[in-house]
Amino acid sequence: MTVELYYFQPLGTNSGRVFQALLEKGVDFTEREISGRDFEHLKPAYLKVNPKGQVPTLVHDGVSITEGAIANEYIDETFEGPPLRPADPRERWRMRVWSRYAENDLGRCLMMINWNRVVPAFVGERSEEEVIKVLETVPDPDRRRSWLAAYRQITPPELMEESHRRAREGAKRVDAHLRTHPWVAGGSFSLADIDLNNFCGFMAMWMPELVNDKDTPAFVEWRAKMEERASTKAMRAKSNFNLATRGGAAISNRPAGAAKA
Ligand SMILES: N[C@@H](CCC(=O)N[C@@H](CS)C(=O)NCC(=O)O)C(=O)O
Repeated sequence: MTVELYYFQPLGTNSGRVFQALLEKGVDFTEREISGRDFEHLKPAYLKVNPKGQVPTLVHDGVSITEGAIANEYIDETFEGPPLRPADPRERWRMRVWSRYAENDLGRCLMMINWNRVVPAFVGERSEEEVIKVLETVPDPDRRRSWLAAYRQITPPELMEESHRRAREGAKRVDAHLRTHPWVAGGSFSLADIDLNNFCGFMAMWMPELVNDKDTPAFVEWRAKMEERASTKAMRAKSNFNLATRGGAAISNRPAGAAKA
């Protein structure tokens, strides 16, 4: 049996969630880091692995398993190890609702807010012409549009404001939930904790005005519990990104908007 995981550094969000699920499950896997900075995910060799040109991709005995949320359920179903989905159907429902919220709602807003930092790191010192040429090869039209909008820094201000509003609301919502549930799905650790950790966990460090001991104590306490898990520690040790400093030099020290300078 062979298990490989294609992923981006820094480990977090989409790549981090699958990486962490494999660690929690105790699966022995080969790490295949794809360089986002070199646009390796758009090169023919990787497009054979995942024609959408996205990470992560889990390759199990030669078969590509894509889409992190679904890949994680596959991991839980396929491999031996501690269960990552609650047995109780209602808790399993709650797990899926929160995974979806972490990825598609709150996580997406946070990505929008942080996109300005991410894109300059990806494009590096390349000329505008070179960047546009590469971005035009992004296979998925929606992703292509969103990359180009981010690169040109033309995300409408009202969309940014709405993302900030939802982040404020999200911090309170997560906290209210965790006040009555020790783990996101309820009584036991699950894939939803992995997702909230990877998509929204960094809020405590990057948005202390929203996530802090006074306003969101349950969120802070849950985060501390997550940081204590062996899988989180192992992932942090492998990441080339310092969460506390937002990556510092590992990502980009250039201010937002410097990509085209
Ligand atoms: N729906 C996909 C989304 C994956 C995704 O957006 N991955 C990002 C990295 S975090 C990516 O590959 N970005 C490159 C691109 O879309 O061009 C999943 O769940 O795996």
